[in-house]
Amino acid sequence: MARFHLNFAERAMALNPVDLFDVRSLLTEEERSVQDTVARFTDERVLPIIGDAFDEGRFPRELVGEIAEMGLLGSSLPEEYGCAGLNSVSYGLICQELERGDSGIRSFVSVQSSLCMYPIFAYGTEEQKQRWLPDMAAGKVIGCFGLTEAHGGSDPATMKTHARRDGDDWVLNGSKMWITNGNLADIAIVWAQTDDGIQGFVVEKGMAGFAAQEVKHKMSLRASVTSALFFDNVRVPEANRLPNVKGLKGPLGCLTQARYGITWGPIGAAVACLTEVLDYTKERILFGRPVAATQSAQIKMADMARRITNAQLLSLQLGRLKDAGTMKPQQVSLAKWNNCRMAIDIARECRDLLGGAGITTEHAAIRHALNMESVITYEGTETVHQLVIGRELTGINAF
Ligand code: TGC
Ligand code: FAD
Repeated sequence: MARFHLNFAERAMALNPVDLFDVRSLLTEEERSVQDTVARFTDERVLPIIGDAFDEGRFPRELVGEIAEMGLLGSSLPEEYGCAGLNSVSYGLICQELERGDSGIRSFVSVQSSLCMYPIFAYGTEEQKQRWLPDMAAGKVIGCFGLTEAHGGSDPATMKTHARRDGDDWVLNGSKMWITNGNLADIAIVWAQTDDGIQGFVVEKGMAGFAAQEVKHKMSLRASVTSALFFDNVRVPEANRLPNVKGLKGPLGCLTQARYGITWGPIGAAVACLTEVLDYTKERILFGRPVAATQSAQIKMADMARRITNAQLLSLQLGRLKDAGTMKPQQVSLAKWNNCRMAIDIARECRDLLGGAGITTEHAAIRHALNMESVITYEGTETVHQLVIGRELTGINAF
């Protein structure tokens, strides 16, 4: 007779199926505590509502207060600005556990933390930091980040949005596309061409000539707000210009922070999918045995576990390099490419193992698969990151 299950003694030696190399043992006590706190939040507050929110195309804004209370907004920034002062590995674990719930929730935190609070912290004056960071950490002020334009997001150096100095103000004209949090945001970090190169401005909701329009009909990141931003002679005071950076390295420096977090997030999405199919395939009986007892299903799931393990070790080492101050943007590119590819492939394969049941949001796989279509595209497409690595290897710029 077929032997479907190992006996008890053999199971006692079993590994954690979504942490085969006990990567968690490489974390400090504080990092584990951060992971546990966010994991509990995802289990108790995100998972019960996220399928419906995705169906409805609704960002669950009611979670923002709790996210802020846990210290997840700008978590790596110093306590003097109301932030948690955590290390980069902890930030990564926050992204991983949130994306185990949904990429939309992780996106909200990435944008607020890495793309809005970080540039104010890194490129702003002390006055600007005091003015915005504590309220952003508390979730009272929500930010968005406007870099991409409709004519070609991969090549932001060609942006058309521009700002012209006029007395004590700057006059901003142009538009941005695909902006996460756009319609939610109280402030937008907007990158514009000036006579002195690309510069960043904090544009406030309500400034005359500034408008946001939500993108509808999305099949991906449905539990996240995505918008177009329009600037029609918006007068932005000099006090809202971020003075400490000029040139494309300003926005690209923010992307390095956000992409770092994004290397961790897809691990969470893949873990959610694998966990789900491990349970499902043990229960699903076909041809007289559980699907999990077939060689092809086992090979698929073993391969998922292999790829998740690789990604976990890659992101953890990246985080250790970041905390040591030696992380290079090219290393972030390789990990963003690898981990997004890993998660989108796993989510699609899990959807397949669920059969017809896999096409509804009753199960998580299709939601994660659809979300990953955005995650593999934003913050630099897979091709962009491959070309960054190609350039690193060959010394030849193929963009
Ligand atoms: P290049 O002209 O050579 O460099 C310009 C300057 O920037 C520096 N630099 C970086 N600095 C920090 N981090 C990086 N990753 C950097 N990459 C370059 C560089 O050293 C140089 O500095 P300097 O002092 O010499 O002036 O530019 P490049 O050839 O390296 O860039 C080309 C390319 C294609 C890699 C770049 O344009 C790119 O990354 N394109 C993709 C654009 C992108 O990712 N957009 C994302 C928009 S935001 C978003 O998607 C948010 S989604 C968030 C969510 O919901 O979670
Ligand atoms: P394009 O740049 O037009 O690329 C089209 C195709 O060409 C891609 O397959 C690309 O890989 C390929 N390609 C590009 N260059 C080359 C090359 N040299 N050789 C070969 N192929 C190439 N942007 C923001 O600024 N802020 C945000 O908050 C934000 N949030 C987003 C949220 C969502 C849900 C999405 C989908 C996007 C978001 N973006 C945001 C925009 C995102 O960063 C861009 O979509 C992304 O950078 C790609 O730009 P694009 O869409 O214009 O595609």
